[in-house]
Amino acid sequence: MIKKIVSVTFLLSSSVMANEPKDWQLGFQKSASKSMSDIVWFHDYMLLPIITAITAFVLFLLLYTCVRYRASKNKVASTTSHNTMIEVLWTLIPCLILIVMAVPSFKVLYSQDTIPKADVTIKAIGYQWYWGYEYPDENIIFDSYMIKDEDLKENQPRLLTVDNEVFVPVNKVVKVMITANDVLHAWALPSFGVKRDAVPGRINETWFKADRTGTFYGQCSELCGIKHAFMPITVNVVTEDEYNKWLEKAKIEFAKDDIKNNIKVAKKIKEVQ
Ligand SMILES: [Cu+2]
Repeated sequence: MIKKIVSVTFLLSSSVMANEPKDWQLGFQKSASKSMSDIVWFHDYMLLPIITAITAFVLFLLLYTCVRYRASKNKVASTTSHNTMIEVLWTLIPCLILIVMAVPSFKVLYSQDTIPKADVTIKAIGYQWYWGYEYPDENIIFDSYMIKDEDLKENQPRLLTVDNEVFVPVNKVVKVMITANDVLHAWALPSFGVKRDAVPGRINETWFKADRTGTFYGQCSELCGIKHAFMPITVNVVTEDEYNKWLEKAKIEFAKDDIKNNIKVAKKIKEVQ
């Protein structure tokens, strides 16, 4: 019994803590950055009320018209074709609504576009069908493949877990340079409010500053081929100390080795031929 209670409590707490999509989820995942909090605010307190009000108003108009002007009570139809006042109103009011919406919308958009001085820079490269990562300042390079169902360990989410996870420190500005090697992909992490296309031959940039530690999951968000659904993104946000420890290990394990790299390129060329 006690075991059951403990496991249920654990399940509940882990599902609350987990930064991943949940069954029957409506709405966003819990935000972990200022940028995402702004997006959630914009959606919850601006878009949703406006959408609800407009939908309710149009529904009321439809129902009112159906009842008030039904054929049985309205033998002679109106011949009205113009009403200047109404026409001015139904042009001006939507314009005003759009202007009011544009202000916070552009604010969020520009804050995402202006990259502050980065503490950590990572490069994400989309391949068919996995992500490759580089830490250009640390001389680290590694590939990140999805773990297959049969190899999953307990508490590892299906289709989201990878073999080599990205590590970043909490409360630090992380700049992400995103590109692709073959076709279009997109690097997306819902909790950080990040989504950028990975375009071959071009580098897109974005940034995030995670405000809490944890494991965060994302997926490729550009239809890129048959295994599009099987190239997830896992980012571990850890404390500065843990990050430095990981760096030490990763610099040995994932050292960017020119020879290794050349072999990889040669293999790729061979494959193409
Ligand atoms: Cu992809």
